[in-house]
Amino acid sequence: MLKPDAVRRDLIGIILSRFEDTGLNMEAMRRLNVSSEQSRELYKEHEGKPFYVNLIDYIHSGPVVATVWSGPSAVSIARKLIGATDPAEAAPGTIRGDFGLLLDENVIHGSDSVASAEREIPIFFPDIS
Ligand code: FUP
Repeated sequence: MLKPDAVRRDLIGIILSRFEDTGLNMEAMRRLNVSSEQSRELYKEHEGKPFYVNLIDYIHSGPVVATVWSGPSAVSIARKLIGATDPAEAAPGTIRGDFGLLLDENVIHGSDSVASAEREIPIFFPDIS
């Protein structure tokens, strides 16, 4: 999911091209304003943490672009492409390393396991199993 700062900064094309360059297949894409229900479900593991309210406010601060990618080792390839959670720690060449500055505006979200992807995809694409 390209977060509101990526959309605001016109980074959609350059970020999606990095995914396309890997050879992964795009299965779905949707630009949307995240609802409270969707953000609560997406970030339920972080509920109650000190950064939670800020994270939710931020994800509601503008439209996002949700995408689904498939292919061999899709999760680990996507996570490597995305880089460490904190842009200050993310390696150059990764999306967060190249386009991010702040931990709480780190450009992009990616599922961290196949199980997470199976939980997260229907939040944005209820018609995909
Ligand atoms: P990631 O899987 O890399 O997106 O990272 P997490 O699931 O640990 O965190 C989800 C989001 O919470 C991050 F993208 C940014 C935000 N966050 C903070 O704002 N502060 C923190 O200390 C940790 C995470």
